Amino acid sequence: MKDSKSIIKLIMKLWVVVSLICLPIKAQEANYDESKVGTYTLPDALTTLNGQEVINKKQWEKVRRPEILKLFQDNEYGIIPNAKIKTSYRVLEEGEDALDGKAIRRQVEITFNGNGLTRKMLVLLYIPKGVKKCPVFVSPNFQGNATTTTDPAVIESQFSVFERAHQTSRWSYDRIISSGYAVATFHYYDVYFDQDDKINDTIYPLFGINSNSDLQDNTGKSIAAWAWGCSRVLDYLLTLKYIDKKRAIVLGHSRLGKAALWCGAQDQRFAMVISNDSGCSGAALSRRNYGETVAKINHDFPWWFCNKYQSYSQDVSSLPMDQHELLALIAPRLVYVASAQDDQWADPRGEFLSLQEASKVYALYGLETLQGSSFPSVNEPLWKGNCGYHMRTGIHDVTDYDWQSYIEFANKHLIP
Ligand code: GTR
Repeated sequence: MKDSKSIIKLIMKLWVVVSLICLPIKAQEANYDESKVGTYTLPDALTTLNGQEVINKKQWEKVRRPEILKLFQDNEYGIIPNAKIKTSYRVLEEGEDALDGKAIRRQVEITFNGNGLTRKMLVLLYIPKGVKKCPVFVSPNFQGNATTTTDPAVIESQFSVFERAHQTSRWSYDRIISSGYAVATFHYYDVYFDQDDKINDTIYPLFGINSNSDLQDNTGKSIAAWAWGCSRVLDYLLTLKYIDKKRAIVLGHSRLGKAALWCGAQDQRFAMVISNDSGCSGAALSRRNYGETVAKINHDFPWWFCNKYQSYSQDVSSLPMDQHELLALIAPRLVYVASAQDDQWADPRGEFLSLQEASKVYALYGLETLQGSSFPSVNEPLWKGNCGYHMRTGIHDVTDYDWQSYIEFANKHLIP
């Protein structure tokens, strides 16, 4: 039994290593020449489907926002069926002296029951000590809760195949806690294995979806599931007296950045949404032929988006929406898009242009926009109104620089 578990762990590790080796190979095939990006016309976030111009926030909220939300549901991320499931919470462990005595640690198992089945999610939560009500980051992790910290009391996530403390560099817990923020994380595999043909092991069977053949054109897959997971963590957090309901932040990196954006677009309980290097089908404009494209992402990751998205692979101009409208769905809440200079695969300029275009919607709320701003220099964050952007030096990653910028931006807006 133990042997078979180690073999499974080895196969999964090999799979991760092979995907990482393949990334630069794929990246070489992409266009990185700005002169070959092509010309494109973006759908106007402020024109309704029947051609009416949106000139105030009432029209935006009543007509255009729901239209755009539905376009993303039906054509890209898909929906999660609306079936009732039962949720319960169990505190597995609590420590009063975590992170050098600065934080309380709480580990909570969330159990979902539906369709005669059970799924479990393990949440690791750190709360700054002595703070009455604090803002909170909700951010899924790639390798398992115990890989995010050297804290020996952290329980290993059920599907983690990595050693403890393997990815601590991405988690600036000390900075987060010292700044007065709580942070909650969970292993994304708890919700959906990041592999094809794994639907049966995900949350979808709770809703009666057991295999690819049960999928409608607009049924969500992994990105929708990871987004769903972030909202379920927030459900729990909002039951705690020391978490401030009005100051929850969802943050994701890369594919989880796409999920964080989709989560924040739908779940308006999040006051701030952060995309860290989310790239194609995240913050970056799909119509720009630069770095990863819709065709490539659909080919390489058919389990991320709904089936309908495949139909746009050969002609992105036929997409009825583009990614700036995903960012616009976050308005008037805080949105932060971060890129990395050596992560051209994610198209930093396309991420910035997308945010700039989205910021037009913020003007309906009397907020400053990014119109007229030029693409900022590296390591020079550009913050206007409720929109933040930076491109830092370095590779596709989450670094302390990123956390520091998010916290400073959040402090400016969320801390009285
Ligand atoms: C890449 C993928 C990107 C990005 C990245 C990641 O292979 O092409 O869209 O999401 O993975 O999640 O690290």
